[in-house]
Amino acid sequence: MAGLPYIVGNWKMNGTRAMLNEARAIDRSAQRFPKVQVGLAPPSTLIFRMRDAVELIGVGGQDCHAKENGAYTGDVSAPMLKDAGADFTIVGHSERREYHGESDADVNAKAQAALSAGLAVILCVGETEAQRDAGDAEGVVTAQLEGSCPIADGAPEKLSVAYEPVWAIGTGRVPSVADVAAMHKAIRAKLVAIYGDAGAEVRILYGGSVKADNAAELLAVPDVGGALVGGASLTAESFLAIVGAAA
Ligand code: G2H
Repeated sequence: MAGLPYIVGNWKMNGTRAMLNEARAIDRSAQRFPKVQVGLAPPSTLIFRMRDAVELIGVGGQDCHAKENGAYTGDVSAPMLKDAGADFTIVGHSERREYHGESDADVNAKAQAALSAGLAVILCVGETEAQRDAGDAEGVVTAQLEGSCPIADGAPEKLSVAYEPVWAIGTGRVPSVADVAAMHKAIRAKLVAIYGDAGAEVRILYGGSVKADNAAELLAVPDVGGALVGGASLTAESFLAIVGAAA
C-alpha cells in the first residue's frame, strides 16, 4: 500500500467560524508530523474560510452532488467544492446513505463527478449491526464497492476507501482488531479485482469511534492506511492525539 498514513477529520454538521481556531491549531501542529497526511472535512459553509486559514493540511467536502449545476436546492456540486478550495470530498457516508437514501449507484455517480472535478475521493462503505450478526458483513461491503467504486479519470489513484461499520459510528464501539483485519483484507481483494494491480495501492481507512486511546492499535492493523475520524476531530487536542498515533 502506497502513501503516508492518512488521518481525516469529518466534522459532520458541526462548526461555525469560531471552530476555524481548531483547524489553525491542527494545521500548525501538522508540521510536527511530516510522515502523516492530514485532512479536515468541515461543513460546506466553512470550506472557503478554512482553505485560507490553513497551509499544510488538506480541506475537503463531506458530500457532493453528481451533477455540475442545476435545480437541486440545497445541494453542492463537485466543481463548487473545488472552486471553494477543496482538495477532496467524502462520498457515500452511511449518514448520507441512511438519511438521504443514497444508493451505491448514487455514490458511484458522486465519486465520478468528484474525480472529474479534480477532487480526490474518500468513498465510505460499511455494514449495519444486523448485517454483521447475520454473517453478511463482507458480502455487504464488497457489494457496496462493486456498485460504487468509480471507473473514471483519476481512479484509482485519487481514491481512498473508508471502512466504517455503521454500528461503530459515534457509539464508542469498535470491531475487534481481527475483524478489522479481515474486512480490510476483503476490501483489498475487491479493489484488486476492480482495478487490477493499482487496487493494491488504494488507501483503506478505518472509521467509527476512532479515539486517541484506540488509534494506535487500529492503525497497526495490516492494510489500515489511516482513519476517518468524526467526534474526536472536533478539537485540535483530541484530533492531534490521533495524528500523533499515526506518526
Ligand atoms: C464515522 C466517524 C467519522 P465517529 O462516521 O466518519 O465518526 O468517529 O464519530 O464515529
